[in-house]
Amino acid sequence: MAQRPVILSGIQPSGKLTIGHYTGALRNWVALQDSHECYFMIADLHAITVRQEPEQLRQRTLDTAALYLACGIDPQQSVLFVQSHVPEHTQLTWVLACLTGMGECQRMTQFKEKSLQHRHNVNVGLFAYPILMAADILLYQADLVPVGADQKQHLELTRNLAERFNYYYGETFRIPEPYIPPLGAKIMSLQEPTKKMSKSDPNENAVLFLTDTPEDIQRKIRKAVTDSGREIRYEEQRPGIANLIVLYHVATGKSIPEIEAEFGSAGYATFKAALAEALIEFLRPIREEYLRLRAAEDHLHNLLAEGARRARERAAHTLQLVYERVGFLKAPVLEFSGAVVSNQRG
Ligand code: ATP
Ligand code: LTN
Repeated sequence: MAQRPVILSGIQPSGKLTIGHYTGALRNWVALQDSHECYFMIADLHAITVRQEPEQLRQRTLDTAALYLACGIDPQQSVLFVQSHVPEHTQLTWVLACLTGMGECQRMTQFKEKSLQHRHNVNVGLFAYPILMAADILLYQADLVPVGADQKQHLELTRNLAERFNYYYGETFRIPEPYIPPLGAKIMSLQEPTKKMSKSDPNENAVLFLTDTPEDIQRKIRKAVTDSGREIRYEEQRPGIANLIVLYHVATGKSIPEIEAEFGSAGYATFKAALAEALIEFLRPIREEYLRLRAAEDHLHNLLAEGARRARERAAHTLQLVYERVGFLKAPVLEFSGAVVSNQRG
């Protein structure tokens, strides 16, 4: 069988996943998994660039795995794994960091925004975040990276680093392309529709989580901020209603012209009621499947262990090639005594 093109993508387990993660990432992953060789990771190394409570991070890593599955990722077909289980990600990051200019990281919009958001913890990891992301992608020799619009700049840096490495050390990395969906690449906050919907928004009413109950959904849609006028028409200068129309499209599969024809001048209240109903029905099976899978922790651990094994096979191969090209001496095979090292005295 001909080799299928390779995909890699990931989401940080830094909070509950939103409908934005579904439209910007998960729904496209699911659509592409039949025709591509896919690696979907849980980006826990990226998550610690902002402070995480350790036990909560562990729980959220499992929550995220269960949601990937509930949204339709098939673990037989695609490789589902945790980033920190594959040490090659951090190893390649170092090599790439030595090829990255300070100015390149400083320019990143996400770095500038997060530095303002986390003024008291602007750490080196936050600065190097896009280099780790480049390592994630290049390790798997990915052809395509399905992400939301906010990640485009990081993809450009990844391509530059791959080209730079290839130029200095010889053809090693495939140059990846971003895959940014035509609709839903940037779902906006329900309260401030000029801002991206973000899982870390302190205002819960601004964010629609994939695991929200029907009551949550009703309330959040009812309170969603709309623009002046009453026409249900998709226009960029009316970001509130445009965002809700995209959500209706995601929940029902109807096209924008179909939605405009259906609601036209029916008024915001009628449209919002229909949208809440559609979202409730759309999210119900995802939530139910999530709760079922999340309760079976042993099964999740087993799937992630198998995923790490399959991911490492591909990642180790690339890293070995990189180390050779860079000029590192072949590492000796080490045997360990197996002695347990304790951090306790006595
Ligand atoms: P934060 O916690 O700072 O909001 P984030 O949610 O943007 O971070 P990730 O969890 O790593 O960051 O996002 C993973 C993927 O989901 C990326 O491809 C990103 O573009 C996409 N994504 C996140 N939020 C949205 C959104 N509102 N609309 C569309 N895509 C989104
Ligand atoms: N930085 C991404 C998450 C991420 C990612 C990746 C996406 C980490 N590594 C590799 C695609 C490919 C974000 O959306 N915040």
